[in-house]
Amino acid sequence: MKIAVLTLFPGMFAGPLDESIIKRARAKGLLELSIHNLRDYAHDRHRTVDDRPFGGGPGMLLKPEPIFEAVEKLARESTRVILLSPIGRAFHQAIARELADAEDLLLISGHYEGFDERVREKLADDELSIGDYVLTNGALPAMVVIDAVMRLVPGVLGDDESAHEESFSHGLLEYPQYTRPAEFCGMKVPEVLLSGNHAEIAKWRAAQARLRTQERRPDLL
Ligand code: 4GX
Repeated sequence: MKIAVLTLFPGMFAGPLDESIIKRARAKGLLELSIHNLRDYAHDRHRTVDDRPFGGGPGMLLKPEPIFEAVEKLARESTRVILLSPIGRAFHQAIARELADAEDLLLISGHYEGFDERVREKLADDELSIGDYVLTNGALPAMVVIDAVMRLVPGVLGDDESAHEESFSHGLLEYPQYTRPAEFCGMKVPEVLLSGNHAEIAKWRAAQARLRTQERRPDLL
């Protein structure tokens, strides 16, 4: 899979994507990741990427021309072009699964007050938000999407890692889990988990998962 990122802060991507599982995926050739500086597509003397909004108002917008030129150079017909911004649709596991099937992604990080609307109209296939809070720019959201998508690409996770059935894949939050010791600082592991009765254990876990989801994330039920 090829993922290209267009951002004003390419330096932010250096650490997180050079570690651990993503690093291994890149080394194995499962992921071809390229980070592009939006400023490289601005050609005036000051390499301007932003401008004031028509109609007035606070803040600056990303100008359309550098983004149009970058997409022209970086995207093919089959590339999914995705904007990262707080007005995007909420990113979740099913979207990650869908993107993991794509050949090519181009993620465009929002900056300043956002995009000129014509970028949405003409270039974007999708616009995603990673949650209802305000960040300083779209670099972290782009990395969040890359991480969530890549771990679903076949071969990226080792057997141990993918054997784990995570929350959201079955629509409920994870049940409580314990490891040794069976008693720690006076806190005991629930008796049923030590019983060896696998039917009872499965029943207990299902009930706990449901209870926890009801308490913490009733929206998932
Ligand atoms: N999930 N930000 C984008 C600039 C911006 C503002 C408005 C487009 C429209 C965010 C999020 C996020 C901060 C990234 C504002 N771009 N992005 N940036 N939450 O908060 O994706």
